[in-house]
Amino acid sequence: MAGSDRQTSGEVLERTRQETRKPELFKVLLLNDDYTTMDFVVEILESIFHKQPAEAYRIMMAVHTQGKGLCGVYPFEVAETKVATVIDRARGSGFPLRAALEPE
Ligand code: TYC
Repeated sequence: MAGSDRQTSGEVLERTRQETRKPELFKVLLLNDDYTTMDFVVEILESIFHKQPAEAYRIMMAVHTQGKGLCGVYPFEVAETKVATVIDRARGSGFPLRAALEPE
């Protein structure tokens, strides 16, 4: 039978190099605009970024007054998906809300 003649010597292969790498992290930022409603931005922060209501409101106001604000830090694919989800939801609701990625 295939494989049944494999010799085992009792030796153990050890890895000297670390096999797993820490994923590169990216900031997800929300950008201000004049048309998206404050309520919609708070709802985005609660539903997509899992912020508590007071924190969602704080971030929304930071974006509103400073032009951009940090929503979270994630591995690339998660960050990319969050941005795409924000844009999809915003366009579906008729808002021009923008989100961006930035290397941490
Ligand atoms: N500036 C918007 C307004 O006054 C509110 C807003 C906040 C829009 C944050 C986008 O990412 C944003 N209605």
